[in-house]
Amino acid sequence: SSEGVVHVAFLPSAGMGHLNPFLRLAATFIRYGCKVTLITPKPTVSLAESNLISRFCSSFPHQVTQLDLNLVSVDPTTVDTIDPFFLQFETIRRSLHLLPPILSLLSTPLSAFIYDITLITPLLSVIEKLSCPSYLYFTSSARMFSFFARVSVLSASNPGQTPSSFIGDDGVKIPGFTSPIPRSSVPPAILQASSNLFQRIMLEDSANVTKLNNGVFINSFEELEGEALAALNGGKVLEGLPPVYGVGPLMACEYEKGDEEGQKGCMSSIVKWLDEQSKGSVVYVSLGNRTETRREQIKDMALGLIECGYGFLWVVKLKRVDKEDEEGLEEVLGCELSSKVKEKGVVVKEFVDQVEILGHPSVGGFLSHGGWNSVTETVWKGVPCLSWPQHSDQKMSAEVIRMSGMGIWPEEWGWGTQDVVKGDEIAKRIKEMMSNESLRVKAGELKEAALKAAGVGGSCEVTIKRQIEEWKR
Ligand code: BUP
Repeated sequence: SSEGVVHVAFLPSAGMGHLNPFLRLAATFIRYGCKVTLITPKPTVSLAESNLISRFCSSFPHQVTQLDLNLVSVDPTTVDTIDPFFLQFETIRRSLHLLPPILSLLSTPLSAFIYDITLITPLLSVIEKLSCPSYLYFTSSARMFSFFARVSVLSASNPGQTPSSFIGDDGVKIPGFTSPIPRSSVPPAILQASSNLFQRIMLEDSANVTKLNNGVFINSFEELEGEALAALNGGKVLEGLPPVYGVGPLMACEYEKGDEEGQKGCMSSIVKWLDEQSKGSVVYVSLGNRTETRREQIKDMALGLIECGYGFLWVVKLKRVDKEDEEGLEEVLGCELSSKVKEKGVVVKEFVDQVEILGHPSVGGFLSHGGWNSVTETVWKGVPCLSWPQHSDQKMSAEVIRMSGMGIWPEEWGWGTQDVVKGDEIAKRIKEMMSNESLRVKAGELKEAALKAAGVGGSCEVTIKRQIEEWKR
């Protein structure tokens, strides 16, 4: 582009699980000298998202231009979902016609446009008018991307059928994978017999994944997902797929540290408590930013943590969207149980600095839902994992963690949003994770590999620099 400035636009969709990796990728391009335009769909669903956007923009005042995409109003009764994040996916999809006029206001021409997974189909007509290459940033695993891409083949060869009928009991065979993806690992919404928003977006976008797409970025790396990355790039998973770049694990950045009221105070008391615990003795528990822990599960969760015998730091979400999370744990658990919990561990409802917590020497294990960002962060910090998938792509993450050797996954727990796991079972599995030396060794090895991939001369740097050079031509 003109004057040798490489200018990259990023369009993330909704939720921290999408925003966080987008900003980390944007920060990586900034580190290598690029100028960034961040397109922000507004209003955001959660406070966590709007806070992070402000911090990102103010820490790169000279490198980042923020462009608001003011979302059209969508009557929620016309969208078949009760999930506020899915509703936002759809709202952004219906607002994309507003993008070309906004982009035309940019003073430097774009070198590349990087967009989020939930937006492919309605973006095609926008991308067509762009005079730069465009890239998909898939915010989950290479394994999940392989599944996503492969669905288009299955769907095309079974016209008129729903995934629940064309995905059989033997699961989804993916060329280049040693074993198929079991049917039980497929995101529940995809297998639902009745059509739903998630399923429709997935099928529609999967069919269009090779169109107007110059490449795919994934926050993963060879040592974690070598098989899937090789299958994708070897043309096995889907013909016509552009190059898939494993640029992970992307590092957490300075701007992520919250300085808004409450968060700083909350983190300093957490760190103070962690400092007092012995090395590797604490379980960090978080089921992610998008999932509330159901009333039917919460008591057993508390009982399991009390019984496990380890100290714990439990980030509990009682509502799906932080703005509405008013209730206290006492109200849900009752006084007695709640005070027992607080005797043995620390419970927080605030949005915490997860990467800092995972990096604390006292933390010896992570009970995680397996959102892909949490997976990459626990790999980055070398912390063994106990997977408890709640929904969507999380069983595939659990498979990756299990195959890597750094974590366990009690498959019989099912989906956290559907099944209930008893307290003694939770305690048993936490003990298993915390006492298993081989998980710790493997986690340490992967941490080393991650540092290498993300370091000077590592796979991330090589890929990003090569891209930048290509865009300069
Ligand atoms: Br909760 C929480 N602090 O308190 P995932 C989350 N995070 O830093 P999700 C915090 O949000 P999807 C908190 O480190 C990660 O980067 C966490 O993304 C951070 O799961 C991100 O792990 C959450 O991918 O999204 O949010 O459930 O379901 O879309 O994967």
